[in-house]
Amino acid sequence: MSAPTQIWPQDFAQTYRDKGYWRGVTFGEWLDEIAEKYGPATAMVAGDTQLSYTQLRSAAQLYSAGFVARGYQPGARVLVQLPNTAQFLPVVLGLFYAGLVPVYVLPAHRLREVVHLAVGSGARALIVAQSHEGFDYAPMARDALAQCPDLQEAFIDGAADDLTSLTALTHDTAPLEQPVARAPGDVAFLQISGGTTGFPKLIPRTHDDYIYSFEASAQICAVTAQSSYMVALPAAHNFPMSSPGFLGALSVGAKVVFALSPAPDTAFPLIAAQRITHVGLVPPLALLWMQAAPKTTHDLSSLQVLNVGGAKFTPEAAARVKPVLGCTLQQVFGMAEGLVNYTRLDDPQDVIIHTQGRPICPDDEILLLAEDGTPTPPGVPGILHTRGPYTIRGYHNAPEANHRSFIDGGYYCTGDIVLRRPDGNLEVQGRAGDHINRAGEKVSAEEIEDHLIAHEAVFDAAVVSVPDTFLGERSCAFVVLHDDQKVSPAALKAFMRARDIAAFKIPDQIIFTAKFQTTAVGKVDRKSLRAALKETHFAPQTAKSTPETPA
Ligand code: AMP
Ligand code: DBH
Repeated sequence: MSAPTQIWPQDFAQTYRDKGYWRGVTFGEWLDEIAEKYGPATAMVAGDTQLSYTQLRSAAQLYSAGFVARGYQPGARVLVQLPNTAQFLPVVLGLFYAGLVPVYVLPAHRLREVVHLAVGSGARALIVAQSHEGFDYAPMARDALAQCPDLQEAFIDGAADDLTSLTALTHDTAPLEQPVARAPGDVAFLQISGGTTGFPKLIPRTHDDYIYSFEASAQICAVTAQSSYMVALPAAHNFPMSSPGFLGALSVGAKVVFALSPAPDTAFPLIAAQRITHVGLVPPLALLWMQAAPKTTHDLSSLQVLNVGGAKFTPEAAARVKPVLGCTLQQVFGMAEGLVNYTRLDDPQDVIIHTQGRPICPDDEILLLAEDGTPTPPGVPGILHTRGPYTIRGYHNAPEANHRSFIDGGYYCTGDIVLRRPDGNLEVQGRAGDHINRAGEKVSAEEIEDHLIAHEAVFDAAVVSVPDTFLGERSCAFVVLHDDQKVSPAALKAFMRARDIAAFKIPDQIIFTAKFQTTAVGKVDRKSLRAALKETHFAPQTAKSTPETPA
């Protein structure tokens, strides 16, 4: 298994360095910088744990010593699947300090995704929680060890006879006093992409590029040493990690507060107790907060900035943020592959409410292209392509996906249909690729279809996204059964659950249908098929007659 790399052409790299975007600092060195600069200030609060910057570095150094003592070599990949607990940050920073490469797995992921990510990244170890939201991770970790020959060891944040306890890592070793040397252009970690085809893809991000993106974000979001940033979304997501995220917050000496759940009954008391100033939410959660805020007894007056992104926030909802929550809305349109856009805090209300903002960096290049690859004229939406100092030039070990997702000149094809206004702000208008953006979690239609087709009764399946007032989008699967076969929607969903996949991939709705139309050559063009099914069943004028299939 080749080690992940991320390489920009020489002349681009030189420009990014010359302009000071790439500081030439690794995550290990960055941790030393912030610990020395902000030492006694509170860095992190999670449950009953509170750590100063000095203590956070010490905790990370203990973990890193443990990894080094166990023989993990610089550059080795380690899957991290932890919820927003007190261990997340010390463990991840400890991996960086030891020169290891975290691979961020969502707590919602299950065996199938874990194995896919372990094999794809060539991971040596897996770190899991004991349990979270009713799911017990130890059996899954054991199965992953059995299925992935390169996976040597699983660490658990708790106790399990045959797995190594995470705390045992920190025993019997002296903290590592210096970070294990890495080059700033090396891959620091692997993020995962929902993507538009097949399984999630691995996104290699470098020290240089990522540190730039969150340091610049902290400035744009006005996070300072006086701020308190709440991690409400799962910490492994790119958004709460870097836009501005807990890393942006730590880069300026702010306090980072982890919430185990983004639900108002957990988050609101924390906002009051910790005087939270900044938080990032996906649109459905922002709606939920706005519903709950008028009735709450908790004091939310410390809130200054609410970042909303991950999916389109409607102007109607955006307009209510300030009146209802009393803070400034900052829309953020980003992607784990790189490019992040923000509305600016001092933008006119029209921009804040109606647009998804503009890029972080003057050297973020944007191309809007028509389906045929030609640039669209000003004022005409196009498919957003981008390159810049923190946008990847390729996925890890994925030649086909790279062929599809990167065009000449190295631009990444986001698949988002975007209008650029004369003032430079972007409005996301739709999407060219077939994925479902379910409350900010992206799942490719193809991946869900593949799971459905694995059922013996299923002849074919096509999955589409359907607008949903709460989720933004929900998934609807059109399923063609083999002749003489019968299966209920509930049984099909149960079958998918039993395939050990994240729950957000299970179709929200299943509609059984007769055979799909095929093209003249008898081949189904999936893209047109999905579009046609969507048009027939969910076009506004026909929506009422859609047969609802009980699940
Ligand atoms: P991923 O590549 O999996 O990190 O997902 C990034 C994608 O999420 C983008 O390409 C958009 O499709 C979507 N997205 C993120 N933020 C926004 C936003 N504010 N408005 C609309 N779509 C968004
Ligand atoms: O959806 C995303 O992936 C996303 C949204 C907002 C993101 O990666 C980000 C900000 O950095």
